[in-house]
This record gives sequence, structure tokens and C-alpha cells, in this order.
Amino acid sequence: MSIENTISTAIVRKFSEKLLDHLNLDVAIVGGGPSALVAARDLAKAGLKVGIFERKLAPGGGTWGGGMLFNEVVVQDDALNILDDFGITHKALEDAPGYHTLDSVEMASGLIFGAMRAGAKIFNSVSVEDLVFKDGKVNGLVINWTPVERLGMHVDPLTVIAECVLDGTGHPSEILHLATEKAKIKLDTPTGGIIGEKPMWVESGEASTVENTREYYPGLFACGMSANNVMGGYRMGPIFGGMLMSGRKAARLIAEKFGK
Ligand code: 48F
Repeated sequence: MSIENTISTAIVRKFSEKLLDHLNLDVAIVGGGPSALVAARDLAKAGLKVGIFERKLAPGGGTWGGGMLFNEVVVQDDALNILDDFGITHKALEDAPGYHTLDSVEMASGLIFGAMRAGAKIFNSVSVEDLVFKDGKVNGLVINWTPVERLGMHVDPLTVIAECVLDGTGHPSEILHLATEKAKIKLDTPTGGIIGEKPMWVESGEASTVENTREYYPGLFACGMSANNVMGGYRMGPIFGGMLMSGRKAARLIAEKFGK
């Protein structure tokens, strides 16, 4: 066999094996932002089979760009233990006790690496376009290649079956929207629907992101900005402690469902 053929055969075979091995999951996570990556690492460490489906080529969500493309972000004391678990470096702010800065590129790459090293698999350039919803229960995801979605090509999708689905899609809460609009699910919110994100208030947004991280319908959880949007929390900008702690909380709640 020529080397050209060997390379192509190896890639097609290995990717197919990986996808086949992840068509039936304990936890399917939509979006590879910071909260989802923390959840994925913790869930994989708990022994669960976890797949992340991320629309973009590069996972990491809103972490890469820091604040307005200045590639530094801020994290508060409460979340340092999570950064330490991933081996991501941080530096205390001398003039603001309790707050720390870190390089947003190190954070994004460190979170991705940590989630994968723990055993979670990331399928990038894959968009989740629908839910599998049977007998009133969320059963998994409907997936397609992002270029297919972007080009509006009429190509039927594939499905991934999962015990639990975690919406980590950030500000748009895409999966919870699908749940309310297509599956006609009533979410566990005061209105049964999505309340919608409020403007910026850092302290409130940071606290509510963690508070609002929970199960919104049996088997359907939300973390990060998605959880905050559902419950009408405030946005917080480039401070990331709430996102990291939200991921950890989502993993704990989901792991409890599996008796882990
Ligand atoms: O928004 P995002 O970074 O998720 P997060 O964990 O973190 C929010 C912060 O980055 C920031 C913030 C903190 O101050 O406010 O915004 O809530 O990442 C969400 C990821 O989900 C992907 C999207 O490409 C992004 O990388 N995503 C969204 N919808 C889909 C999706 C979809 N339908 N299918 C696949 N991926």
C-alpha cells in the first residue's frame, strides 16, 4: 500500500471507530465552551461515557478572545481549584484581592486538553440540529456536519443516543429552545419556557450561572450561559469563575443521576 493510501485508510478507519464507539453515550454534551469542558472532564473521570459535539472547528467557545480580543481573562478565588485540576496557571491581582488573571489561550487549550485526557471525546465541526425525543423522553441528539448546516445542503443527519443531554451552547440555549419549540416540552422554569438573558451585572450573573445550572426536564440539563439565559440571569463578560463552577456542578448533578 502507498503511504498516501495508508494515511487516508488510517484516518477513515480511526475516525469511524471513534464515532461508532460514541453513537451511544451516557452523556451527550452540546457545545465545547468552558462550562461544558469542565463538566466533560469531571463526568469522564467519574467513569461515564461522554461525547462533546461542537459546531466550530476549534472547541473552547468564548474563551479564546479574552475581553474584546485582549487575550486575558479574570477568575475569582472560588474557581482556582478547578484551574489547578487542569494545570492552568493563574496570577493574583495585587490591587483586587480575590481575583486572578490568566491567559485566555492557555485556558482554552488547557480545558480542551484536560477534558480529552480524562476520556471525553470531542467531535468538532459537528452541529446539533435536533433532539431525539421518544415517548416524552429526551433520548439523544440529531447531528450533522457544520458545513452541511452552513451551506444549507439538503442532507439527512445521523443520531447519537444518550441517557442525559447537557446544553452547553452558551447565550442562545439552542438545545432548550429546540426542546420547547419542537418537542413542546415545558421546562422547569417559572414560565415553562426560556426567560432570556438580562444585561451586564457581574456579581449577579456569576452567582446565578451556578444557581441556574440544573436539570430542566428529565434527562436534559443546562450549564454556563445557556443555564443563565433560560432563567433570565444577568451577563458577566470576561470573568470565568461562574462558568467553571457551573461545569463542575452540572457534572455532579448528572453523575448523581448515574449513582456515581
Ligand atoms: O458560549 P460558550 O463559550 O459556552 P459557556 O460555557 O461559556 C460562556 C463564555 O464563553 C462567555 C461568557 C463568560 O463570561 O459569557 O460567553 O456558556 O460556548 C458555547 C459553544 O457551543 C457551541 C458554540 O459553537 C460554542 O463553541 N454550540 C452552540 N450551539 C451549538 C453548538 C449546536 N447547536 N451544536 C454544536 N455546538
